[in-house]
Amino acid sequence: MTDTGPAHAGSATALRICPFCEATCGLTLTIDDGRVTGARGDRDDVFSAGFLCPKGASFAELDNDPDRLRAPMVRRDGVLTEVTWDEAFAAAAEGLGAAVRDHGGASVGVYLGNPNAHTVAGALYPPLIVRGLGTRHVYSASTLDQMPKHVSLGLMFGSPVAFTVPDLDRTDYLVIIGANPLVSNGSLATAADFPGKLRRLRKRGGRLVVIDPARTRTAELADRHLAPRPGSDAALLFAVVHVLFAEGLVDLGTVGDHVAGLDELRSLATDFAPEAVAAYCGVDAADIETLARELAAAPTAAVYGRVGTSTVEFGTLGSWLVDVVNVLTGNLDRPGGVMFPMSPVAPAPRGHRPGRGFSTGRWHSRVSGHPEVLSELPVAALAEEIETPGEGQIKAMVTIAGNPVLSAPDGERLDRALDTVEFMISVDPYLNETTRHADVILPPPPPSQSPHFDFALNNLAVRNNARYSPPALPLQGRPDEAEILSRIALVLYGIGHDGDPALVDEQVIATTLTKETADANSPVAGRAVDELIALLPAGPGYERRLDMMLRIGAYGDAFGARPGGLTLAALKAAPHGIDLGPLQPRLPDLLRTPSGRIELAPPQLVSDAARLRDALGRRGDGFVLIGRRHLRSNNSWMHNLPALSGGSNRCTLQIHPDDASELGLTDTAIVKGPGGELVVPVEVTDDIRRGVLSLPHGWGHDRAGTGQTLAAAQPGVNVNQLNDGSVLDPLSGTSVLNGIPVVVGPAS
Ligand SMILES: Nc1nc2c(c(=O)[nH]1)N[C@H]1C(S)=C(S)[C@@H](COP(=O)(O)OP(=O)(O)OC[C@H]3O[C@@H](n4cnc5c(=O)[nH]c(N)nc54)[C@H](O)[C@@H]3O)O[C@H]1N2
Ligand SMILES: Nc1nc2c(c(=O)[nH]1)N[C@H]1C(S)=C(S)[C@@H](COP(=O)(O)OP(=O)(O)OC[C@H]3O[C@@H](n4cnc5c(=O)[nH]c(N)nc54)[C@H](O)[C@@H]3O)O[C@H]1N2
Ligand code: SF4
Ligand SMILES: [Mo]
Repeated sequence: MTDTGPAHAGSATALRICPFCEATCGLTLTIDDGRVTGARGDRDDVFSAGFLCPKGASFAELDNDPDRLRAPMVRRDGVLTEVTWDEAFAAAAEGLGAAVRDHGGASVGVYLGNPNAHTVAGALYPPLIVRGLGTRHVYSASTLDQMPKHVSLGLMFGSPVAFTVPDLDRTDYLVIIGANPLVSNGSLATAADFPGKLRRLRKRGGRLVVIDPARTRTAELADRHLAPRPGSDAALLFAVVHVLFAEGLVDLGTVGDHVAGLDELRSLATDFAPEAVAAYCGVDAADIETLARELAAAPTAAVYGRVGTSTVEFGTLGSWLVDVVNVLTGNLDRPGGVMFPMSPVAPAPRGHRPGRGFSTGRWHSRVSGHPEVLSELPVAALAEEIETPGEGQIKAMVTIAGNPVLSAPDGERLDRALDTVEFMISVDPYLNETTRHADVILPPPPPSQSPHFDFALNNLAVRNNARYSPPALPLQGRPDEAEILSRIALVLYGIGHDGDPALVDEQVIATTLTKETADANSPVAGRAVDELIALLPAGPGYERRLDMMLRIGAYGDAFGARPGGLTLAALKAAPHGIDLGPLQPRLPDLLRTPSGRIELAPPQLVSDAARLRDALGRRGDGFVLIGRRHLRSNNSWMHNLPALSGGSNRCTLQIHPDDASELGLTDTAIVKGPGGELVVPVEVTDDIRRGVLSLPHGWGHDRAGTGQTLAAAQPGVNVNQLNDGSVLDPLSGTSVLNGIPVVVGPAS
């Protein structure tokens, strides 16, 4: 905690990176008498320079929410009961131990939710729990979100985390397809003050094109808004590729020597002329041609796609084509185009060499045969893997920071399935729709008592930087989340829950450094592991691991071999963060495909293109449903905070005025989808395309046995109940959440 002096007695401030979305804003917390009482943007933060949104501003409310669990809970005689931490860990060890003993670790399912991307513990410990179990039943919010991008990146560049990020500060022409960063504050493109960056882009004479079936806040800011039919992005982008080839506009720029598959791509694109896709996309062919020509003509340009391009029928194809367009217009890996960030915890570059490439389907889900992707199976398959008896059935569950009962398709089915598992642990601060099924709930402390470092999001930042926030307040008689997850891991390692949690970190450190010192290209090649370990600072295990990662990383001090390089001590000495400069070109070093090139036409995508070609003739004339986010909401949580609830943050069905009047819809509608039906308030607005309906996700807080008072008072409906989960993007296992066929009418 940094004492700022002049404030009134008992008052202090502390700096803390906001963990509520991917923008990673630096906050200045006000602390009075040992609790957080306010939050404002830290003007001196090297990355966010004072930006703040309503969620960050409500940090104090979240931290002090009376409904946050302060003690762990254990199910006793069927009832979740507050217990001591010792009792809770003992119950966790006993239940998990029994499941492993009776059915094997492989029978334990793990679900990892979104906030794992926003906590130190979520980055460092879940992989150890999965490994300790030896289970293939791993599910996460990724297959409700960005898995298509991982697959396309993996196939094109050889690494599923080689994220291409729009160079927002320098681009001349930005195409945003299927994203609404004015509300989401950006995703897979970590940029504090995304709205300000878009305004500045326009101010410096740059242009913004938004492609979205809804006229979102982001679309309102754009020079041009195209409103395609939901689900048709891949076809639209293929038509852009077609025009680039047909009109001789392809210019690979600096990556020309590193590209493979150009001819195959050209011939694939012949079937996707603008005229051939126009009716399917619901966009004029001329608009597609203009888009392609402007992209080619712009001095620099970047195409950026997100949830609306990802969680659709052709999600992987769409994610691939976003980068194909970036490559064909010479905008990959150049300033103002899309670039690869260099995270401070990424291993130091080791030169261009062919890699092993990326593949999926190393195993398959038991019931429906879905291929493994990034060692995960589709969330949509979780319920059936619990329900279906036989060898390999899920018998116990561990959920960490997730609420799949609301966030995944057909929550009622998952709800019923979770009721049948023999044992379930949830690591979560709330008693909610998912955790109410747990036998043991282990609540992490509030963010003020937790450290912060963006292990994942630094790899997505539009400007390289490194920032660390130690806990702003001391732990109040409870373990931090790192300890909670470490103790679960200790049980699985056979050490027992009362072992020393530091053992978990020390094992990772020893293993990592053994590997590093043996790698001739590592900055610590040939050094003695013991000597390096002795250089790590005393302190919590997660800090020792972070220091190690920083020091062997791209900017690191290589354990003294590169004096002045990054260490945790250096980060601690710079509480507003260290700016590491604008993004730099990283090709060809970063490529890990077996060819050592950028694969423009990977066979998996080439064959999936046939599925898209077959779809072009389809003319759905019914309604389709899409989602939306709200500035004062966060998926299924943060609905329990007074500052964020009410007002326009509501669970309503948006419909175009002409559609509403044709259907005679005024106040309440009944919507029927493949998975169920909902009665929902209607919001008539011409912000949405005709034939399209929009409902936000994360609502439906009306189940018994949850503990979020305010959320339950304004429950909304669970949009994912309309979805039976049967339709996935086949290459990534990602649920189709946008473009769901539904029937709508007045609720009588
Ligand atoms: N229809 C539809 N469905 C969607 C989407 C959509 O656009 N449309 N979006 C999808 C997307 S992109 C995502 S990411 C998923 C999200 O899916 P999930 O991750 O399953 O759901 P969240 O609502 O983010 O749940 C977060 C959980 O983490 C808990 N939590 C908060 N902070 C912490 C912490 O510090 N530690 C721990 N251990 N727990 C914490 C919260 O209490 C909550 O239970 O939803 C998906 N579902
Ligand atoms: N305030 C707030 N911020 C958040 C979240 C939140 O819940 N609230 N959630 C966080 C999470 S987990 C994520 S993953 C990010 C998501 O960040 P974004 O992807 O920026 O957010 P969305 O609002 O889901 O934007 C998706 C857009 O795609 C459009 N869309 C739907 N279908 C299609 C389609 O077929 N084609 C095209 N082109 N567009 C389509 C929708 O109308 C919507 O505007 O936001 C994060 N930030
Ligand atoms: S934009 Fe995101 S990171 Fe910034 S204050 Fe809001 S929720 Fe926090
Ligand atoms: Mo997400």
